[in-house]
Amino acid sequence: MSLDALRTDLAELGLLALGAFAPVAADEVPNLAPGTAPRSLVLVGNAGADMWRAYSAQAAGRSLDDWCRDGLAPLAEAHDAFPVFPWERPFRPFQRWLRRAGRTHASPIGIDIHPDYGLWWGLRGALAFAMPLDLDLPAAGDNPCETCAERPCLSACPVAAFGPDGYDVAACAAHLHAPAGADCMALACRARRACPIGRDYTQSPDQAAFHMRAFRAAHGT
Ligand code: B12
Repeated sequence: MSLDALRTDLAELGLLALGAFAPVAADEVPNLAPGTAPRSLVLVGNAGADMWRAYSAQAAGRSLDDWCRDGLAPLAEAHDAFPVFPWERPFRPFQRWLRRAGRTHASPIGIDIHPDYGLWWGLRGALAFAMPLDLDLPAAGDNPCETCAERPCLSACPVAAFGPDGYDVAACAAHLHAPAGADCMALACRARRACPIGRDYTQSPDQAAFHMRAFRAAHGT
């Protein structure tokens, strides 16, 4: 299996190999087959405009999840891997997996932070392999949130949805349904936009509106 070939195939979908690690039982990575645990898990995701460009050109009416599955399932087969998807139930701990790969950190608002992409990245799948793999990526280094004195992400939300008790999904969704939420709907979550890390990777207004509409549609009227 060539990592270069894997990266090239992922790039055609505008996707990236964000990290990889050797799972142990506590990671709760599904088996490749009954009794056969994977030796490595590669986390696949997006940052910047590439995936949005590829999806916009190729979607042909498919949802983003369906388009990702249609692209990643045959790619996994071609590379002798087993695909796992973040929207499939039971939900798998994708954020924890990428932290395990040493590539991201927890942030104060629950969306994990990447040293380059900030809060502007997502996970689209994971590929489980029977063989050990090393993507040779740099470790995430120190968590930038720990030395961020102002923590603007915590004060930027107009309805204080990120508080000491975690994320108030209902308050966030109600705001997005109200006229005052037009700014978050058009340009993405204001708390996310307040973060100084990874600003080069912020979403274009059409991508931001797409994700925000999907979130709002799933949360009430
Ligand atoms: C359920 C879920 C949610 C729930 C969160 C419920 C909660 N407890 O707070 C809801 C629907 C509210 C949600 C919202 C969002 N989510 Co979400 N979510 C998931 C999902 C599908 C499953 C998480 C899970 O249960 N994992 C299994 C358990 C065992 O692992 P866990 O680590 O304990 O999981 C917890 C955290 O993931 C947390 N969580 C998940 N999303 C969010 C978002 C925020 C803001 C916070 C505070 C916590 C949180 O809730 C889980 C249960 O407690 C994951 C995909 C995945 N499979 O991981 C995406 C995921 C975690 N979400 C993601 C994102 C980006 C968001 C949004 C920011 C974007 C959006 N527009 O949808 C929004 C937040 C709204 C906003 N302000 O923009 C990304 C995170 C990427 C990153 N950079 O860290 C993921 C990985 C999806 C992806 N395809 O990349 N999400």
